[in-house]
This record gives sequence, C-alpha cells and structure tokens, in this order.
Amino acid sequence: MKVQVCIIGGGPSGLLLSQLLHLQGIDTIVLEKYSRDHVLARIRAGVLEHGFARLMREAQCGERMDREGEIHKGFHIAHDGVLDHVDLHKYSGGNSVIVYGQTELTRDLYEARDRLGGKVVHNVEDVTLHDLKSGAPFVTYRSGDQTIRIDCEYVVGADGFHGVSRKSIPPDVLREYEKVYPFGWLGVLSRTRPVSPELVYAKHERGFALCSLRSQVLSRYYIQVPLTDKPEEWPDDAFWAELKRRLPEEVAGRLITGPSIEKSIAPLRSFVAEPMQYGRLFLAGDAAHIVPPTGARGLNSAASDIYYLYHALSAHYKKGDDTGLDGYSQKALARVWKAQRFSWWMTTMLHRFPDRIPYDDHLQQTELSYLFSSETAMRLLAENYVGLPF
Ligand code: RFL
Ligand code: PHB
Repeated sequence: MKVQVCIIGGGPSGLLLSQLLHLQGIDTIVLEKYSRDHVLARIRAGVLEHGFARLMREAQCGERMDREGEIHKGFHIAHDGVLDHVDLHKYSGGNSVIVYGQTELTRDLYEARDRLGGKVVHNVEDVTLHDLKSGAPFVTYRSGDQTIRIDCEYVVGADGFHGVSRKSIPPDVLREYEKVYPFGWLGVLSRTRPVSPELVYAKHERGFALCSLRSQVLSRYYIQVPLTDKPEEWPDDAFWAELKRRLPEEVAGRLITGPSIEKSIAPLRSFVAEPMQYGRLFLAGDAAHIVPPTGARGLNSAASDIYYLYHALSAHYKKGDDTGLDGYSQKALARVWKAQRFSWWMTTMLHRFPDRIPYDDHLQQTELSYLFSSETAMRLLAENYVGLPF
C-alpha cells in the first residue's frame, strides 16, 4: 500500500493529525498497536487549552466537546491551611480552559475518522520504520502471520513514550533529557458529584492531592503516593480517607465518596528527545516529550506539535514550501521546553519530596505566598496554564 503520510500511533496526536490532513486532501494511514476499546479504556488528561479546542473544531471534531465540555475560568490551590483562587480569565486576558476527558476526545476523533473513511489499522504488531533518510521511506508491520508494507513520503511517530518511532532514530543523533520524580499519582474515577465546580490542587504535608472532574456526575481525584505503592494496596475507603486528610476542611467536608470505577498509578516524569525530526520521520506528542501531569500540559503540548506538523505538511503538499518541515523540530521544541518548565515548577511547588530539607519547605511556602501576593506572578501562572500561543 502507498500513502503520503504514515502515522504510527492512534492516540489523540495521531488521530488528530490524520483528520486534519485528510481535510486538506492529504492521504494518511494510522497504525495502532492496540484495539480501539483498549485505547478508549485509558483514563488520562482532563484539561484542554483553548488552542487545542480550536484545533479540534478545525478538525470538525469539536461539536460534543463544545456541548459537553465545561469551560473553567479558574482553579484553586489549597496550601498551608488556606484555599486560594487562581482567576485564569482575569490574569490571562480573558482566556479559559475546557474540562473534557481525553477518552471522550479520542472517541470523537475515532468517530470523525470513521465518518470520512479514514484508514486506521488496529492491533498492528512489530511496526518497523525503514529508510527514513531516503526520499522513499516505508513502514512494515505484522498482522497475524502476514507482513504488510506501507510505502510513504513521510512518517509521523505519534506512538507515545513507549513507542518504536523515537527508538528508530540512531542513538548518536538523539539527545534525551530526563528527570524522574520520586513519587507517582494514584488516580480514582468515581461516578460521584465533584467536590468543587473548579479544580482544587492541594499541597499538604502528607503529599499532593488533586480534585478534578469529567462532568457534574463524574469525578477524578489523585493523591501523591510512593512509587512502590500498587493500586490494589489502596482499597477505596483508604483512598477517600487519605484524600480527605490532604484537603482543607471546607473542601473535605463536602466530598462525596463512592465506588471507584478506575484506579491506577502513573509515575511522574519529565522527558524531552531532541531533535524531533530524523530524515523523513517527525516525532509528535508523548513520543518526543513527557511532563508530569501537575500543570495539565501533556496532551496540550502534543496539540501544538500537531498544529505545526499539520501546517508544515499542508504547505509542502499545497505549495511545495518546505520551510515548516525544515523548522519543525526547532519550533516545536521551543514550546515544548516552556511546557517542561511550567510543569516542573508546578510539580516542585506542590509536592512533598522525600529528600527535602527544611530550606526546601521554606522555598515552597515562599513560592506560594509570593504567587498569591503578586499580580505579575499570577499572570505568569495564568498565561502558562491556559496555554502559550502556538
Ligand atoms: P498516547 O496517548 O500515548 O498515544 C500513543 C498511541 O500509540 C500507540 N502505540 C503504538 N502504535 C503502533 N506501534 C507501536 N509500536 C506503538 N506503541 C504505542 C499506543 O497504543 C497509543 O494509542 O500519546 P499522544 O497521542 O501523543 O497523546 C499524549 C497524551 O496521551 C498525554 O500527553 C496526556 O494524557 C498527558 N496527561 C495530561 N495532559 C494534558 O494536557 N492535560 C491533563 O490534564 C493531563 N492529565 C495526563 C494527565 C497523563 C496522565 N497519565 C496517565 C500519564 C493525567 C494522567 C494521570
Ligand atoms: C485530570 O482531570 O485528569 C487532570 C486535571 C488536571 C491536571 C492533571 C490531570 O493537572
């Protein structure tokens, strides 16, 4: 089979790019390792930047997001016994974020691909990238006992952190920057009314906690846990008790608990791979960079990669203009590193580090008291949280 762009990975990055390119008349195929049900069972991001929302609308996938997603103009930070408010709208010049789950967004993208007859192949095994430095790269995969070959002009690696695309770049070309945090987030999804209409990020001496939501009847909560913990060591009652301990009384008193419908632990990691291009291969999203979820930047950083790639590939195919493709890695990385900085800052400010010294505690407190006493500091937070311009 021959296509113009072969996209590895049917997560939000790969699907969104294939949908946008399809609308420009550019032929793509998406190769996904797992089944659609498996991809849609993963509970991940919840907060979308307005720029991402715009891109979803441009991809003709924004209808349900606009109908069911919640616009949030602010959030809370609980710390040192107080519940402070971050007015995103006021301090970002009128912007906001949309709370809409990654699962729903991915479902919308799959349905849009179905409507246009997009080619998405599931359960592909042994995906291998070939001849990336040539003008005629190709990708092979196994389906049962058959090996299938896809000839293409470009390959996009949107196969997440554990995918094969980044690993196809020779080690002497690839530079990797990584920071692993000494804790994870235990997340619980429950069919209960959210404790607060806006998100609550809580710094507490027992560890960080986050109250988020998917809708007015579906809550998403997280607590910081040691990396050695396992979800099965946290029965629901223990989770709710620990979450309550970490929230200010006025919030904990309102918490409605119920059975968990999903419970998992995600390790926290910062990671960047450079460059994001090798010959005819372009990396996008988690395949090239990871952030700890504290600043809600992961999926949003993927969206800006997709925006740049979409425009670069469109300019190539429509005008024969390769400046976007040539400059992709540099342009994408400039924004990626800003998301890295912000996520690291939020994570460092709000978590309890096992090796901290009293000096670090003071700095954390000072960071927070400065934040809530300075309009300039508040603007920095707000402009990053709603998303820096693409
Ligand atoms: P994905 O979603 O990992 O999709 C990659 C796809 O590639 C497939 N794949 C392969 N396919 C073919 N061949 C192979 N060899 C393959 N290997 C892998 C995988 O099966 C998968 O379907 O990457 P993508 O599309 O770049 O999307 C990135 C986002 O998923 C990620 O950044 C966010 O979920 C991060 N994140 C958040 N981001 C936000 O912007 N806002 C948030 O509020 C937010 N909250 C979160 C998060 C991530 C979390 N976890 C679990 C890490 C909260 C959590 C807890
Ligand atoms: C979520 O709802 O899953 C969520 C929200 C905000 C974050 C991270 C995760 O910063």
